Amino acid sequence: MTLKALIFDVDGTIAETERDGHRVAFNLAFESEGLPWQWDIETYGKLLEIGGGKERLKHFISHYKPDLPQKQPLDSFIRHLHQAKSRYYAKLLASDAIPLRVGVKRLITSARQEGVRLAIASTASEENVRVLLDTSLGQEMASWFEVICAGDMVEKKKPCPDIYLLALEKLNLSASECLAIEDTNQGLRASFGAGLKTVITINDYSKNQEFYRANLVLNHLGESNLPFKVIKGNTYNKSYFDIELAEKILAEI
Ligand code: XBP
Repeated sequence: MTLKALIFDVDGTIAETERDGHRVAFNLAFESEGLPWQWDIETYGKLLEIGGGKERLKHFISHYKPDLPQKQPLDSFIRHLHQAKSRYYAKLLASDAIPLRVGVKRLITSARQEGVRLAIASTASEENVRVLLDTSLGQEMASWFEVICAGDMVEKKKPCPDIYLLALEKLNLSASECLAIEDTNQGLRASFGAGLKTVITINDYSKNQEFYRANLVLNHLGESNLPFKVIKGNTYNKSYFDIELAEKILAEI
């Protein structure tokens, strides 16, 4: 088998954590700090263009709240706010508020059974990636991800390819042996930039984005009783995404 590893994006790909998790946690953190800010679903969609929670906060404050009274240097205030947000995010996940996306658990399980290695390449902080994996998959299944590349491990976040290049380096594999699973154009630019073939599972935030360079675009990974809808690409008569289809996508010219 040519396919040696699947490299998963996290937020929006493994679960709908952006709209229902990070956004809600940011708002709770604002409230707890006495800040009269609320990021509604649409506003947050625009802010997602800025990858990384700390970077997103900095962008928002410098563009929309430049007159915020400064009790402490901006970077340390942002770190403080982001820590509060991460605590709320962990609480939300612990309450089982956010299910895994369709087909994710099945695909991870069959990858493990078929000897395909598992890795993560995410813009979110390592802490927030690990809490999602542990709460949604359980610690044992989470430990199947032998490589977790996240957040500040690279200087330049997605859409730069650095986080995927780091994942490949840690796996000690070449891009031609791996497949990336992403949900956004920003993520695709990063995976494509690292030379990886990429499968996209769209969501509400990304459904109108451009996925020209993706090898396959689906509404979700599908299950035997819940077939995926194909937006772009060849699915070789399959109705859900599995290792056999992954291998076929990798073999395409
Ligand atoms: C998603 C992100 C993250 C999250 C917030 O990354 O851009 O910034 O929105 O997470 P990906 P943090 O889709 O690459 O997983 O607050 O932990 O940064």
